Amino acid sequence: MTDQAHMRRAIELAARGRGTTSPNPVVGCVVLDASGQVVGEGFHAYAGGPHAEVVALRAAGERARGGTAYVTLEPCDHTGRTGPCSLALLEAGVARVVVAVSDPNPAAAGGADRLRRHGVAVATGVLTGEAERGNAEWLTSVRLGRPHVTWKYAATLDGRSAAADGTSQWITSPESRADVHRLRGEADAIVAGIGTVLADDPRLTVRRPPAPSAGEDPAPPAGQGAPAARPLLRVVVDSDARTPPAARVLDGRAPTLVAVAADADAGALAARTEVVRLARRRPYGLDLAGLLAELHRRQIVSVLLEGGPTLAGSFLKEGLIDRVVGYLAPALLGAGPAALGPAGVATIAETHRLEFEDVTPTGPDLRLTARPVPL
Ligand code: AOF
Ligand code: ZN
Repeated sequence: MTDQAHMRRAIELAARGRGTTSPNPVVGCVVLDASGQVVGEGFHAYAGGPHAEVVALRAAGERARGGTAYVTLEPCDHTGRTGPCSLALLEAGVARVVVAVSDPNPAAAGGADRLRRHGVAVATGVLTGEAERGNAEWLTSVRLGRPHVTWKYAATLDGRSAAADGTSQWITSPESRADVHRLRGEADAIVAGIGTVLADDPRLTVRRPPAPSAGEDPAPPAGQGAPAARPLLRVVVDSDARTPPAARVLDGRAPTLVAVAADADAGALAARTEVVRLARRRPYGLDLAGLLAELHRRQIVSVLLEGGPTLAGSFLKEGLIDRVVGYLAPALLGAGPAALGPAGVATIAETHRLEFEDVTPTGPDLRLTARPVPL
């Protein structure tokens, strides 16, 4: 098998950590012996747990000597919550290390250099694009200093999220709605605007999927070191502090943060939940980059933006949307509000251009995933 085939397997393994490694990256590793046989596989399962390389090396044991390790992220060179993977690879006697993405985290980077200095052959740049997409949330967080933002919407084939009278329930299928719970389960925070809270009174909670389990699953059984999944943080963008005290987002089932304007009268709200104050901005009303900075300080790596159209348009206008997931139902309305509100586009030359990354049926609907075209 080729370097690329082994790296593709390492990327698959990494993906098993999706939703449980935050605020750490997802990482996968495949170890071959000197003859090219796969002798160890591993992935990073939860923050603070063993790194992917260590899991794979443990499985390989002595057979790693003279062999090759494929890692989706450059091996770390630091002692954080665990020891440096660069040293673990050296001690195991691995002769060659193949890396997909260099580590942008200055505290941990340097593994590739250390391995080279000790005579290990290091190849980089193998399936870099694929591995970057698999780790987009964490890479965005480290490189940009703000969470990765996925805007999710559901609409009819003609792009409407409600009928003319405002009714909007069940535009998409049960399969699509279940898939939204999976998306929520992968996020650290859900953000919604006050319009959505007033119109739909959503809970914004998630039933988290069970932790991954596979033959070589490094996640210990519950109670043996793996921390419980972090609760999803619910965030309401509510400039004028209009969230009703009886709103379901304030039901106490998960932490809720309400972002209000610096001058808003939020005394009653602050007695019920945590409130952050942000500068007023046009057109949406609040400093959204400031909101993301606040979430970054709280180690929120990925945000799911759900409703409504006005808030989503403002995020897009500010260049703060990294991924769009649209659920399109085979239905037509012909009238009613659009899925997306004004996003700073007046003329066709200003169109926000995206590229499709994936199209998958969810029951009778289609789930379309797209990302902004890199500048
Ligand atoms: C992981 N899992 O498999 C690899 C990581 O918090 P620590 O001490 O576990 O260190 C986290 C850093 O280690 C992380 O930001 C990344 O730079 C590097 N590699 N991290 O969580 C892994 N290989
Ligand atoms: Zn490491």
